[in-house]
Amino acid sequence: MKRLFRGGTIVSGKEMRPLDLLVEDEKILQLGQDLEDTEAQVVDVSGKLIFPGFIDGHTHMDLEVSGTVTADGFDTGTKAELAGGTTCLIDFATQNKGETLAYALERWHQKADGRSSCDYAFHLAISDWNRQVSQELSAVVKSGIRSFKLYMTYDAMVVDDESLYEILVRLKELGGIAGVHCENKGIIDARLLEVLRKKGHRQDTADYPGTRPDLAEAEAVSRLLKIARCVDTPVIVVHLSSREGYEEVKRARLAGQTVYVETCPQYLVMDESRYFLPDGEGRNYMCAPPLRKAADQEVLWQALSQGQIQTVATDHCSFTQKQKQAGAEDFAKTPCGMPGAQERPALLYHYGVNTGKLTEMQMCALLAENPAKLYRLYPRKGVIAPGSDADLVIWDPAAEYTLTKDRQQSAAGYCPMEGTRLKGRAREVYLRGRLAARDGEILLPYAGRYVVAEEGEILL
Ligand code: DUC
Ligand code: ZN
Repeated sequence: MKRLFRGGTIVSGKEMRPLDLLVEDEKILQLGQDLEDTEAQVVDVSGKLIFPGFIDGHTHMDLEVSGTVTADGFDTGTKAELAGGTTCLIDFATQNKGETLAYALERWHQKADGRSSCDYAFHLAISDWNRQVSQELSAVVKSGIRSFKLYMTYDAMVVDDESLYEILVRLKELGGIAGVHCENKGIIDARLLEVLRKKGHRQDTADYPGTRPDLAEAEAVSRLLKIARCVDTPVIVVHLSSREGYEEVKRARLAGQTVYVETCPQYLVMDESRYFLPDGEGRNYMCAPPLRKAADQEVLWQALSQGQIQTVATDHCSFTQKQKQAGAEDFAKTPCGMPGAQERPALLYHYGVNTGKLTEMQMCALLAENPAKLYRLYPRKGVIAPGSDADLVIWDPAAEYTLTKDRQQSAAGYCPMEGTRLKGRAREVYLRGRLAARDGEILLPYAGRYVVAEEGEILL
């Protein structure tokens, strides 16, 4: 089947051009002026922007953590992504201690295959580093997993400095890259104890941000980057949240290091005042790293507009308010994470493009082109070009609407930005040439496919 999109403006990371777009079956066939094709169904997209399908490079679907499982599995989680304009996510398949990498990957396929409404790829989180895992890595990379996640905090997943060094060495040999959760575990554990000793309890989420200070992020960023420098390999700092952390990135880059940085909408549009909300509402905003101060937001926006941060992903890790209740007596027992898959593109457009902080091209780079390049899905994904997958977002810059939990696909049952009025949204979303979502409703469920990361250089 052929479709001819007429009258729209095609957006790439470099330019915006008023061009017609011809799609055949799953692929993009041609871009040009005044295209004609008698066999094609014509779709009028005048007044609309056409973005390549967005890519969310950081999600946790169906993750067992903090004694529970995330509210969104691949079913509702990928519907949330698709509804907002994201046609491909990259989830963290996670190795539990004692497991092989192959077992972890097999489990993630069981969770995702047949249940996904957008395309999906995997990173692999390594929690248990040993000789066998090191040997296994070459087969894993050959199978198309080229990005890995390492945690510098969390008891169940933390890797020590020696392991971190060894993993980076091995990934360098194999052509893989690591994305790292940077927070200093020692500072966090000590601060948690301090709150308990001082107050006799940890009920008040107002104390939460102080237990994970910006300097705990900065210390871990600095340590990671020094270890990566010893290995002489690029790394990705995921969900960067603070000015202090960013200062460490700048320092390393000045010394000649290649450092890729991801941030998330929650660190751009919400601040730590959410933890001061009464009646336990602060738990809904508990994520790690925590929300920061307005001054941190400003620095992150500036870094985005200067092209110093490469991707904006969600860290979608959703729990219901009932699940969050686990932290009612002790906030340290709250499962950490927030929903955000559906809202990410609209939040970046409204708070970034509409305010002049970002151009539409930068939004395209941050949400589609750069993650596709960084995670080696490019040019199959992340760009509107002949031969690429026909993943398309028909974006209406004039549409105004209000975010509300009643119209979201996520199973979280609450919307962190409830009641926020936004301008600009994904009107229609095409997944490999098929109309898959309109105005936040899913028209084509469960058509998502597994996508393999290609061999080769990172083109970013
Ligand atoms: N941060 C969260 O808030 N949730 C899941 C994992 C993480 O790093
Ligand atoms: Zn995460």
